[in-house]
Amino acid sequence: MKKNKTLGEFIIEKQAEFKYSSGELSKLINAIRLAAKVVNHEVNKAGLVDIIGASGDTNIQGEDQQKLDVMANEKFIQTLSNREIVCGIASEEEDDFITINSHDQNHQNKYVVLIDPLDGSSNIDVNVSVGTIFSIYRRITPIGTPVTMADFLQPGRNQVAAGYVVYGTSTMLVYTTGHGVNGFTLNPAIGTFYLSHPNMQFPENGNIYSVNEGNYIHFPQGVKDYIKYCQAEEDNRPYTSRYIGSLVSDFHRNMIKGGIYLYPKSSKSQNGKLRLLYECNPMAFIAEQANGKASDGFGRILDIQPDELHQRTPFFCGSTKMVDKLEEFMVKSHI
Ligand code: AHM
Ligand code: MG
Repeated sequence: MKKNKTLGEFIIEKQAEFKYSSGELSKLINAIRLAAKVVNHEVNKAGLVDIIGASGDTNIQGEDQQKLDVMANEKFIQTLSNREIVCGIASEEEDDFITINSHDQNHQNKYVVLIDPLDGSSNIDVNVSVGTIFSIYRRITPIGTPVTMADFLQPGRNQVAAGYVVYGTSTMLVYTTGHGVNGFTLNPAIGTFYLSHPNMQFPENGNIYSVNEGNYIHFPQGVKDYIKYCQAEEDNRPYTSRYIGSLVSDFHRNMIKGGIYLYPKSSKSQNGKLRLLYECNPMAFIAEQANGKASDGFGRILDIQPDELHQRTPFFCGSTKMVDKLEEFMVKSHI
C-alpha cells in the first residue's frame, strides 16, 4: 500500500467498489470531511472562550458567539445542503428532518444523512474529546420527490455508510461504506487527513468496560450482574474501567484496545439515553464492520425498526465476546 495516502485519494480509489456508483456517495463523504475540518478548527479554539468571549457573548466584531454544538450543526447542514448531494438531513439538534431541493423536480439526489453534529458537548468546557457521528442511507421514496419520514426511519442494517470524527489529542475521521473500517488522522498544519488506521478491527475479546457506574443502582439486574462479573477476580479479570462520557472517544478506545461500552436503560430512563438513529446505528454499523458487535441487550441494534426520529435505545457495543457475555447475563436475569 502506498504510504501517506490522503483521505481524498482513498475516496476516489474506493469509488469503484460501489455497484451503480455515480460518485455521489464519494462527494458526500468529501463534504463531511470538509465540514469536519471547519468544526475541528472551532472546537480547538474552545479553550480560548474566556479570552475571546463565551457563547452568548458578543465578540470583538460585534457578532454573537455561538455555542459549539449549534455551530457544528449549522456547518454540517450548510455543507451538505449547499453541495446538492443529499435529498434530506436529520440532526440530533433539530426537531424535524430537513428537505433539500424540494422545489427542484429534476434533482437526482438519492441519499439522506442523519447526524449528531457534536456528541458529548458537555465535555468541551473541561477540554475533553468530543465527536461528530454520521449515518447515510439511500432514500426509499422515488428520486425527484420530496423526502418523507419513511426515508429516515429505516433499520440500521440499510445504512450505506457511517462514520465519526473524534476531536481528540489528534483529530480523526473513521468511516465505513460496508467494506471494512478505515481511520484517517488530520495533519492540522496542512489540513489534510491521512490514512493512519487501515482496516480497523475490534479485538475479539477485551478487558475494558465503559459505563457510567454512578447509575448502577438504577440498572437492570442483568447489567448489574455483568458489571460484577467484570469486577470479579477470576481468569483475566477484574477488567479495567474506563469511561470518558463521550461515546465517540469511548468507542474509539475500545475498538483499538478491546472493550465494551454500556448505556443501559435504567429505572430513571426506560430506553436509556442514546439515540438509535444518530448515535447507536452508525456506531453499530462501524462495530460490525470492524468485527465487533452492538446489541440492545437482547438483539441486534441494526435490526430495530425505528418509529420516530429521536428514539432512544439501550446500547451495548464492543468486542464480540464481551457483548455476547453481556447478553448472556441479560437473558439469565429474565428467565
Ligand atoms: P449528548 O448527545 O447529549 O452529547 O449525549 C450523549 C453522550 C455520549 O457521548 C456519552 O457516552 C453519554 O452521553 C454520557 O452520558 P452520561 O453523562 O449519562 O454518562
Ligand atoms: Mg449525542
